[in-house]
Amino acid sequence: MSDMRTQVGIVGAGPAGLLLAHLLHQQGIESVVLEVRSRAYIEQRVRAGVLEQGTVDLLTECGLGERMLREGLIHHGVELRFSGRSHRIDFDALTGGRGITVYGQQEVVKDLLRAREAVGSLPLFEVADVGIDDLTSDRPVVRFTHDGVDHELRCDVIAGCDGSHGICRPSVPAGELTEFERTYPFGWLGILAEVAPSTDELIYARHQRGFALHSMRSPTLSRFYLQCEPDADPDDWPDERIWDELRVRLDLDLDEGPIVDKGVTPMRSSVVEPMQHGRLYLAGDAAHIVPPTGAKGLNLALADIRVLAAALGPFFADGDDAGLRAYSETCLRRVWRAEHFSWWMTSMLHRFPDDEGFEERLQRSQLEYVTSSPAAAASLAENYVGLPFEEPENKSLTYRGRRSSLR
Ligand code: RFL
Ligand code: PHB
Repeated sequence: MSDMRTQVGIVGAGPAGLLLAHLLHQQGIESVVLEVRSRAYIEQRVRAGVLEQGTVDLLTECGLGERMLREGLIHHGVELRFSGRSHRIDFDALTGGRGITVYGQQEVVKDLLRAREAVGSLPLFEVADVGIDDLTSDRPVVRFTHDGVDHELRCDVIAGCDGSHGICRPSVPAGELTEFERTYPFGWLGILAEVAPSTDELIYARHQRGFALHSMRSPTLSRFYLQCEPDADPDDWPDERIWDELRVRLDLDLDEGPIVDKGVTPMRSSVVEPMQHGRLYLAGDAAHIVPPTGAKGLNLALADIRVLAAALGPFFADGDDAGLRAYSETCLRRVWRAEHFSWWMTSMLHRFPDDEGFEERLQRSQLEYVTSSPAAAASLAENYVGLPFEEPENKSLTYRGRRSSLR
């Protein structure tokens, strides 16, 4: 058994845990990050791809923006396709010049790991048997095994950044947290293909056969999603079936290329309240899940961390815990907005298996409204590009008047 001590014990080296370690380091606060997977695994895990302008600004302002600003693809709109029609939602015009950056989550993770490496503070990878305890004391503990040795990490604060299948949230005693949840009767089959995108901007398509999305990662890498059964087996989706289905649903003359990644994600919404118990603070997917239709999960995870890092500064500097006490409430306002937007986009664009026509007509009406009313389109656009961060004292992190940053 080996004893360790740090200020913040961070469970999980996803985007949330890694950004927290970085922002704490910049404030002179010590942390240890624990991760069950290997470095190679987390650098290759294909997930999100859309960064809000506020996320880009946050990463840039803390010194992580160099490669993202060089390689990220800036988009000023998305396309909606339904009933044989195509309509562009013009973010530029509808939000006063804001937009999104297409940059893979694993690239964000690589940039974060490089920053950790530069200061000699990489996560401990491939840890096992992780458990947390003494959460309501002022010395909570993380126990884990690493390289066959049992460790006990005493902390002042634990950050639960271990995603939707982690151990932090389930470690809180029953009755302390309330979980709100919705599951959807479908999932997404996601693929990554080595082929130039057949579109300049993302295409969200509602089709009788189900939803489809054409996204991308770079000028030579395309990302696609197809609505499928929630428990679909990727083996039932040979490449040819995927391309045929994408062509029909997207109504597009697609270029094909080798499929280098294929996976199924079930769709779920969930929020836990409060996002805290004693000295444990939950952040990112450990606290809330959104279906990916609104491209909000990663952005929300990093927005939590922005609030948590800002609250931990005064806490360690002079014991001021006002920010920590407000943490959950502050985050949940943004979380529920994103939950609503993600549910709304999902409901508008997917085929519901037991629908007898009512749902479909509502969807068509909503799509016609969003694509004909500038007010409705502006509502979609401002949510999609991301609402400004709260906290007036941090105005520098909002994007008004920062048009030049969109290149
Ligand atoms: P992560 O990324 O899941 O990281 C959690 C980390 O914790 C580790 N872990 C543990 N470590 C130690 N001890 C334990 N007991 C542990 N248990 C787990 C895990 O190995 C992992 O490394 O959570 P984080 O940091 O909160 O980040 C959240 C995002 O990953 C997630 O919200 C997004 O990927 C969601 N998402 C999207 N978000 C967007 O903003 N825009 C998008 O375009 C977007 N598209 C998507 C998505 C998620 C998808 N999938 C696969 C769920 C598309 C898809 C298909
Ligand atoms: C992606 O590129 O992975 C992506 C884009 C938009 C979404 C979800 C995922 O809504």
